[in-house]
Amino acid sequence: MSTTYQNLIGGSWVAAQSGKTFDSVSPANHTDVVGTFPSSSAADVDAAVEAAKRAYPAWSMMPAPKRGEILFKVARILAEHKEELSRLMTREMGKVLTEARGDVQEAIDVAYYMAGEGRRLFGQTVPSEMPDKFAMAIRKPIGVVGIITPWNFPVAIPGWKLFPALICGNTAVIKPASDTPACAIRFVELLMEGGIPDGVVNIVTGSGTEVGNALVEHADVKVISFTGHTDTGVEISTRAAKTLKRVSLELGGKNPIVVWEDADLGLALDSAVWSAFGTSGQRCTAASRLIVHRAVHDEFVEALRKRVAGLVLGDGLDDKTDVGPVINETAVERIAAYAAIGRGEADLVIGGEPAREGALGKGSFFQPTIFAEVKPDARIAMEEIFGPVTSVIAVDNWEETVRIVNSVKYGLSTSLFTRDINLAFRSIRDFESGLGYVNHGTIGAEAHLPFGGTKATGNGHREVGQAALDFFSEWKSVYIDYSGKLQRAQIDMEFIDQS
Ligand code: UN1
Repeated sequence: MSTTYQNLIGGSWVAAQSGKTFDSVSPANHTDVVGTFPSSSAADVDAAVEAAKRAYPAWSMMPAPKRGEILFKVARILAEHKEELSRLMTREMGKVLTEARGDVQEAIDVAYYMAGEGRRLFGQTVPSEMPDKFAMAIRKPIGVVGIITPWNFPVAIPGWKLFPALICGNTAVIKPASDTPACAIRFVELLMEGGIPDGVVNIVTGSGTEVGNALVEHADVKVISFTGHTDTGVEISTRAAKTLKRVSLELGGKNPIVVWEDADLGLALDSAVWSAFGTSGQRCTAASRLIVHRAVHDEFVEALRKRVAGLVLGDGLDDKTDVGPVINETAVERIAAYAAIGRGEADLVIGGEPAREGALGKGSFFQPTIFAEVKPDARIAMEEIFGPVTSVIAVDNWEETVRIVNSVKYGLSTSLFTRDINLAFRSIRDFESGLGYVNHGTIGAEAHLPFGGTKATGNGHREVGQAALDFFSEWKSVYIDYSGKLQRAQIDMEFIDQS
């Protein structure tokens, strides 16, 4: 059953001004049309930004604990609709149902966390260098924020960008990925049920070139938060510079799991399978490099091959499925092109082809794929593939391992399996990444710690946790002088010993 959806602008559901539409189809079955959506343009973005601007004074002046109460209600409503939203996600995006439930749960977790922030939003109070003078820094909202989200976490990522933005007092316009607009629209509908006032959250569907660019270039949008491809991130940053926007970019990864010779191999194996092939490898945090000590290399690769041979591909709504489809046919082609490159660079252990047999032929499936004997500087070991493909690299010593871990342009998530506490701490110190794991794979970051990466993974910002508040608020330093006389900072130094 297909449904026609509309944009949400200022509390009203409206079609694109042009009347144009596009469809979202299930990646597990291309004949299953999930919905028809507005193919919007700059005019629709203008209307949404205008609505967000109109809603801003009242929302930003509402006491933060009150905004928090609304977010508590939103969290409860999302929890009540978790199953429905998860099923819609599996249908529209493909990830297996257990993972879709985790995706929705991540949004619920962030909603509760940020709702609680309504009664904190801590600032700083510090002593002044002058007598009878009070000094503090408070958080102020910024204005209208533009949120551009990817398809791989169709509910979690809109949630983890939106809830901190809202609790800080901003209003928002969301442009969801064109592969998963139904998830985003249903999510926003539930937000409205929770009591978010009209115009505080707006959603406009359509292409990156029309809707995304209009949002990024809009003079009245003060902030852009984007998750997606590194090239798009660079383009957004460049376009946004003209209006001096604050921009947060969450981009690619080439995340390694290092399996040391003393590792619990069973645990490392479970974690590698989960991190490399969960979400069909379509996570920024996916383990696309397995860096394995030569002493355990052959045993590990053989065990991994056996495990991967047993993975069942299929529709994520089917209980028996381990690995769902990839997002669309363009993705299948890109992954197949990398598999072809891999054949020329390394040994194919298993997989390497699109999966078309039987019911799989109706959708976009790719066999879980392992390459071994991969040189650390091979293209498949350096470039983000964003699919169910992982590369095993053999290593002999720690210095070489650190060098290989750090040799890629990205720095999102790194992991080490060892029983050696010294190496564990060295990995945290020396691996270049925003997320560091020990005896745990590269995926599964929690909602209350900063999320993000170093190097080409981003531009220095972090999402969720306390870090998100810094991104979505402006610091205002406040000085209240109650001395009743002129006190010159840095000049009237009688209280500071200069000798
Ligand atoms: C992403 O792939 O863009 O740590 C986000 C994880 C998830 C988030 C992934 N909590 O894998």
